[in-house]
Amino acid sequence: MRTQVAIIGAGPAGLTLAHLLHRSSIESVIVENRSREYVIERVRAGVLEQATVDLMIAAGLGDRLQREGMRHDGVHIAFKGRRHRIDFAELTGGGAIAIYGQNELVKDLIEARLQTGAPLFFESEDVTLTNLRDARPIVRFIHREHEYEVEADFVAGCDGSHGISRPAIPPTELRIYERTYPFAWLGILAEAAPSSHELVYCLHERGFALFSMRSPQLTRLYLQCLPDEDAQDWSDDRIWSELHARLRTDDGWTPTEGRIVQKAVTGMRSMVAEPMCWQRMFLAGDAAHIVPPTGAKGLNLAVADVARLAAAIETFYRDGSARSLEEYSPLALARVWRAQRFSWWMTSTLHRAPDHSEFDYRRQVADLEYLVSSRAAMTSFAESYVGAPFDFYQRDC
Ligand code: FAS
Ligand code: PHB
Repeated sequence: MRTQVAIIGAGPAGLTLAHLLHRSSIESVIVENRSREYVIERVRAGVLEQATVDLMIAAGLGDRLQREGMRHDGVHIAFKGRRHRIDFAELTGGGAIAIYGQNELVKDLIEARLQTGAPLFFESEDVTLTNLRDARPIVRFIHREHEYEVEADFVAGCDGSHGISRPAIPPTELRIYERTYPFAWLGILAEAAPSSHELVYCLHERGFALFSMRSPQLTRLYLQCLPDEDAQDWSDDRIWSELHARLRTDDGWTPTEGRIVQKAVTGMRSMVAEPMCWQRMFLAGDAAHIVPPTGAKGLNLAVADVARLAAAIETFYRDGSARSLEEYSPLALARVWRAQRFSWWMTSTLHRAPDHSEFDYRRQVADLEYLVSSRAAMTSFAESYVGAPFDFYQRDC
């Protein structure tokens, strides 16, 4: 096969890129090694920044998001038995986030792709990348026992943190910045009507807890746990008693219980690969960077990367200029490091590390007391949480 852009991975990055390129009549082939069901059922992120929502709507992907997504104009920070609200709309001149499950977004993106009739190969095996140094890189894979060879002008590595794209870059050409955290998250999905209209991030002496949601019927909750914990070791009773112990506030608020329908442990780490391109391959999303989920930035960074990459590829085909392609990595990395800073701050301030002393806890509390008592601090927090607009993707926005 011959195409313009070969995309490895059908997660939010790969699917969004393919859709934006298709809107500019640029061909692509998507190669995914998992099944459609697996990709759709994976429970991951749930917070969409304003810019992500705006882009999805501008790209004609916003119908269900606007119908079923939940707009939140603020968030709560809880500590020492009290919840403190941070008003995004008031502090950022109308900024907001949307709660919409990543798997719902992926469902919409796959639907849109299938409607275009353009190639999307699920369950591809033995995916390999060659000729990356040449003008025509090649992606080979096996699909339903047929061997495929896709020749492209560019390769987009959107295959997540355990994909083949980043490792295809010679180690001498790549710099990895990394930090792992000595804790993880036990995440659950419960059939319970959310007892708070907005998210609640909580610092507690027993550890971090997060109250989130997916719909008026589904609550999403997270507990700080040890990195090597097995979710099966946590009975439903133990989970609820720990959530109440950490989240219950002096005014009597606490999560409403319901049947737990999903539970899993997610590791916490920060990683950045520089540069985010090599020869004719461009990395986007988790293939190039990982943020701990505390800042709710992972999915949004993936979409920001491909919005920038789509605009750069469109410029290349429109007037032959490679300047935007050359600027892709440094400009995308600037946004990545801003998100890394915010995600690290949220993670370090709201979690109890094993080596933390009483001094550290009192310092964390003082950090949050300053946050909720200073308009300047709350404004900075709100700006970071809501995220910056995608000024680089002018088309239709
Ligand atoms: P993805 O990992 O989503 O997609 C990459 C795709 O490439 C996958 O479909 C994979 O199957 C495919 N692939 C991999 N190797 C391949 C190969 N060799 N050939 C072909 N295809 C290949 N963020 C939050 O904000 N909140 C959360 O609660 C949250 N929870 C998370 C939980 C987990 C377990 C993980 C891993 C991430 C979580 N994140 C969360 C971050 C998450 O949202 C990511 O940032 C987001 O999925 C990134 O999207 P992509 O870059 O498209 O990568
Ligand atoms: C979620 O709803 O899954 C969620 C929300 C906020 C985060 C992380 C995850 O910081």
